[in-house]
Amino acid sequence: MAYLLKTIYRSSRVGTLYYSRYRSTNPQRIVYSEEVSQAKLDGKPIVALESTIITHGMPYPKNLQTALQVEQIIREKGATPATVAILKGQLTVGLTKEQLEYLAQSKNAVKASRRDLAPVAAAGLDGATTVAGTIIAAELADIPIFVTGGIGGVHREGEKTLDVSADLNELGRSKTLVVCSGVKSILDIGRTLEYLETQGVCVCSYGDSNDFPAFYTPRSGYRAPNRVADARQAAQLLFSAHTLQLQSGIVIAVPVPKEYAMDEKVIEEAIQLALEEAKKKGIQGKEITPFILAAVAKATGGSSLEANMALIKNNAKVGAEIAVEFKKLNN
Ligand code: PSU
Ligand code: MN
Repeated sequence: MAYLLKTIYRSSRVGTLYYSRYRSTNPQRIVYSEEVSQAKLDGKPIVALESTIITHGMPYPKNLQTALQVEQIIREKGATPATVAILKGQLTVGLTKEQLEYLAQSKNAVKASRRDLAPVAAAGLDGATTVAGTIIAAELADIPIFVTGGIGGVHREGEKTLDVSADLNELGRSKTLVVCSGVKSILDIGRTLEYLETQGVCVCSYGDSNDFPAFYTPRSGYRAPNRVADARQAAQLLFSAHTLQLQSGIVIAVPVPKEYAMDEKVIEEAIQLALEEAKKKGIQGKEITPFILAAVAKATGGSSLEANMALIKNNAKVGAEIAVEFKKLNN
């Protein structure tokens, strides 16, 4: 049996440690930070945040600075930030500054999507939740609004590889509203929108434009099926979805602020290079997104990272505004 387990898990970081550090204690379903517990008691609006972007999406120390700034922006808007992670096997909603510092420097945190949550928890490991992982935690914690940079999607050539992010299925089965800047053009944006439609996810552009944004650039060339003009409309949409008990999610796609938008040609070239490199190196599965992000940042001399930081902060502002408006509708 021991040999079998070792063989099964040999190839993955989760697996090796799963075998060697299996824990028998009973963790709680969720541990909340003091700040989030208090907000829950007071009935204040809360905004969930993911942590893969911290461990696998940006380099240290920019990841930490951004995470702290994002939280601060949410507080200034009158809501409470709840960054989600698994810490030594414990699902944690709301991280202290020390916990954020720890996670931002961790080299061992496992990128944790739905399929990874139980193994990471069982092994007592640290896990950084993806959009899918964070949505699951937000549902358990009864937090209806979640802010991130970009969601996963259907990868280019996904029709052959079947590489479709679990984020999309999770959005289809959760009633969370996710604020993001659309889908990166490292992915197949058209097919991603098709898949979201199949999953019953309500996708909206945010603001004046009907264009679905492409993360680094405000326009993807694809039309978003719906649009909301402001935070109040987004909150009303969420309220209607809950009233109808849809149990499927909403994507609010906020374009990157104009002054940080990247040149479409520059970003496309960097992505092509990164995709070729990934192919040559045989990068696959969950490693692809972090690899491409880092390669694109390198190829653009860091300007993609600047855009990434700017858009997530802007999304935090929008998400907090939506959370405040939503609270008003529920009171
Ligand atoms: N896009 C980004 N930064 C990120 C991610 C996506 O710009 O950090 C992360 C998110 O956590 C997202 C995950 O949920 O990658 C998707 O990974 P995959 O394609 O392996 O599902
Ligand atoms: Mn994938």
